[in-house]
Amino acid sequence: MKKLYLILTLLLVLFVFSFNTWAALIIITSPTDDVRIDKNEPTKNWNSDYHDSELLGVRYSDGGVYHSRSLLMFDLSAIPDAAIITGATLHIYSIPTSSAYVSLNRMADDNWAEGAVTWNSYQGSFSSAQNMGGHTVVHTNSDPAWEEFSMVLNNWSWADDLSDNQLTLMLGSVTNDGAYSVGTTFYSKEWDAHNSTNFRPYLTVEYSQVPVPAAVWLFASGLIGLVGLRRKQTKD
Ligand SMILES: [Ca+2]
Ligand SMILES: [Ca+2]
Repeated sequence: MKKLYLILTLLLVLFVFSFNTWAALIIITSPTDDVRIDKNEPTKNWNSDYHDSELLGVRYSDGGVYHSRSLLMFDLSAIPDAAIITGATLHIYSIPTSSAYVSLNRMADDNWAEGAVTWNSYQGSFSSAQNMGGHTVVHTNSDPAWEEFSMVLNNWSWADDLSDNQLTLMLGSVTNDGAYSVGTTFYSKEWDAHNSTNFRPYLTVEYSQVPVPAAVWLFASGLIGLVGLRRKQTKD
């Protein structure tokens, strides 16, 4: 019987190790949609103009509330629906700006497209923003660089996004978190398309996969088989 327990323990260890090896890192290379929206021009779609579409950004007014914000949509279909997200970072290239704290929000509403959305058409969804943390952008005119926004995972309803395969992020706070008239600018995916340089925003996601029923059944049937074999050996 001792041998059986040993084998069972070994199998369990192997199972746990195989579970750990399912952890994966994925790079989602580009948003499917990205666009700025601006309260000062609430009916303008900023993706429709060739040059306006190249830049994303945030800008404060009215005592620290961002009146210019940016939406980014990522396709998460490469990540299994049952995955557990263990890390996620938005990488976005910052260009000449003053230093500013920029909030990152996860939005429940994916029902927008870069070629049509405006401040007015999306403002009804601002109240559903989940704050995912933020980052102080410090780079100056002479020092453009990649900025990394590490997401606060507790605030991410990722099961919803893995099921609908669309993650909408919004740069820019829906509350007051900065100084008056400060802002910053980022390259959009159109900058990359127009200028042939690799500055397009991207997302990195680390995840592990929960055991799928098939694997559990395989494991269970293996155990049953072993017990059967053990009994047979005992009889023999
Ligand atoms: Ca765009
Ligand atoms: Ca979603």
